[in-house]
Amino acid sequence: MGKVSFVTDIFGEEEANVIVLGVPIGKGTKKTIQKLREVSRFVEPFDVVTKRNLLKNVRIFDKGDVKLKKLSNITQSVKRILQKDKVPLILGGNHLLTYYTLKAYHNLGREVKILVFDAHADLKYEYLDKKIKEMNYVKGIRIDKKLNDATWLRRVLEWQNPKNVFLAGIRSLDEDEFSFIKDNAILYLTSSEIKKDLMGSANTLRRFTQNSNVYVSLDIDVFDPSVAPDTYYPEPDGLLFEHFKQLIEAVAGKVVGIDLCCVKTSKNNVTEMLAVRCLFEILSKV
Ligand SMILES: [Mn+2]
Repeated sequence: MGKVSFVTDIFGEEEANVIVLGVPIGKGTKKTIQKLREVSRFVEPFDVVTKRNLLKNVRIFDKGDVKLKKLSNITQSVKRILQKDKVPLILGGNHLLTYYTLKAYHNLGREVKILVFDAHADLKYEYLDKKIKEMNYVKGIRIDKKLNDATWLRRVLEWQNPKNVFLAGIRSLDEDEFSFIKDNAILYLTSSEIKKDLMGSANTLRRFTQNSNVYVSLDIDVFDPSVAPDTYYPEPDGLLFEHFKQLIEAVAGKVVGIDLCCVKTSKNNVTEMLAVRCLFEILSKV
């Protein structure tokens, strides 16, 4: 099968306002990313609930996958997109990629509010296990116990002001990560808080994003495993699509960057279809 680009191939790179990049960190992720592109052709951008086309203001150009000789290649590629004032849409791969995309904003001195949807806090000081090794695998690159899927946000907070970070949907973390959240006054909502008070949660996100440029990172494991079964660390008591939709609709700022992480390829496409639909929801805020 020939390579399919994400959503469309009718726009050239210059006329596009959103540039898609695949970042295949992890075993098998090249295939997953290509699958997301294929599935994107079958998801309706028209939202019958709000009666609008979610991609109305979006012109997508898919640049293909980043060649990962070193992981800093991600930062370089994202920087080039930002310098042309376009919005990068990163298809992963696992969550380590977000460390390198955020570095591009930081290096260019562009302040962003970082909204992370994730079941996990990813704030461990250092961590390594067999699964992390598999998820962070890139041929020829050594895996660092201080910089991987479980620790990337802790590293980001070494140069990022913690008041610009919001964790939505967390429910799997250890005491040390929780103390770190408390000590640094990082804003968060657990999945259970979101489900108990969806309107209140949406208002909290509205305040966080007001008059700001927003980077949205979506780890698909923020969803309940019953609706997003194909991911590396499925965690019980997650969000449903309606929760996610309401929260994204509450984003008051302008979305200037998006990534999607931790989808695992399946036969039934359930998780991939959900992931693409979520990206459309976020893209409506570009
Ligand atoms: Mn996660």
